[in-house]
Amino acid sequence: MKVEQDVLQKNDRLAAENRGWLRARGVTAFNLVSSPGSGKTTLLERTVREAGLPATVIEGDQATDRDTQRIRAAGARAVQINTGAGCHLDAHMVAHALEDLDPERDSTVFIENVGNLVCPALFDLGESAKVLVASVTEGDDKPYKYPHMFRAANLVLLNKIDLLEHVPFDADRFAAALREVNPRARLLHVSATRGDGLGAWYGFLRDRPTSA
Ligand SMILES: Nc1nc2c(ncn2[C@@H]2O[C@H](COP(=O)(O)OP(=O)(O)OP(=O)(O)O)[C@@H](O)[C@H]2O)c(=O)[nH]1
Ligand SMILES: [Mg+2]
Repeated sequence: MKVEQDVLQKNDRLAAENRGWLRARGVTAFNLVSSPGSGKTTLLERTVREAGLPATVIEGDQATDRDTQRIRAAGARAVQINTGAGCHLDAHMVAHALEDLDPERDSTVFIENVGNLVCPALFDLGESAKVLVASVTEGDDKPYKYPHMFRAANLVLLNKIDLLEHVPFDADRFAAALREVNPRARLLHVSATRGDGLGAWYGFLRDRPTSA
C-alpha cells in the first residue's frame, strides 16, 4: 500500500541518519525486540551491572516509565519513550531520544523496543544489530509463526532456560525452527535471573558488530 510504503521509506531515511550519528560517535546500538515479558529489562539490568561496558538505555513502552526506573536503579542513564497506542519504536522517536541521552563516545546504547513480535520487525532504528529475546515459556514454534522478526534478528537469546524442566519446550525444535527461518542468526541460551550464558552475551556485546 502506498501510504505504508511512504511511512517505511521515511523511517529508513531517518534510520540511516541515526546510523551516521551513532557511527560518528563510535557508539554501538542494539535494538532488543521480543514479545511482552520475555525478559528484556531483566537482562538489561544485569548487563548494566555486570558487562563492564559504558552503556545507556532507551526504553520503549506504550505507557509508564517503570522500565526506565529499573534501569536507573541498576546504575545506567536511561530515557523513556511512551508510544501510546503505537506498537513499536520508529527512527524519528529514537533520534530525539539519542539527543536527550547524549551517549558518550565509544559507548553502547541499548534500545528496548515495545514488547511485540510483529511491528518492530519493519522499523529500522539505525542499530548495529537486532537482538531477539525469546523465552522458553512462549513455545518452541515461534520462529515459524513470527518469521519476519526472527529473520531480522542478528542474535537470538533464548531466555528463562532455568525454567526448561518445568515447561514443555523442546530446545532442539526451537533451534531447528530458527535455522529454517534464519540460518545466519546466532543462538545463545541464557537465564537473565540465574545468570546462565551471560558471559557469551557479554562477549557478543564486546565484539561490537558494526552492521545490521
Ligand atoms: N525464571 C525466569 N524469569 C525471568 C527471567 N528473565 C526475566 N524473568 C521474569 O519475567 C518477567 C518479565 O521480565 P521483564 O524483564 O520485565 O520482561 P520485558 O521483556 O522487559 O517485558 P516488557 O518490557 O513488558 O515487554 C519478570 O517477572 C522477570 O522476573 C529468567 O531468565 N528466568
Ligand atoms: Mg521491559
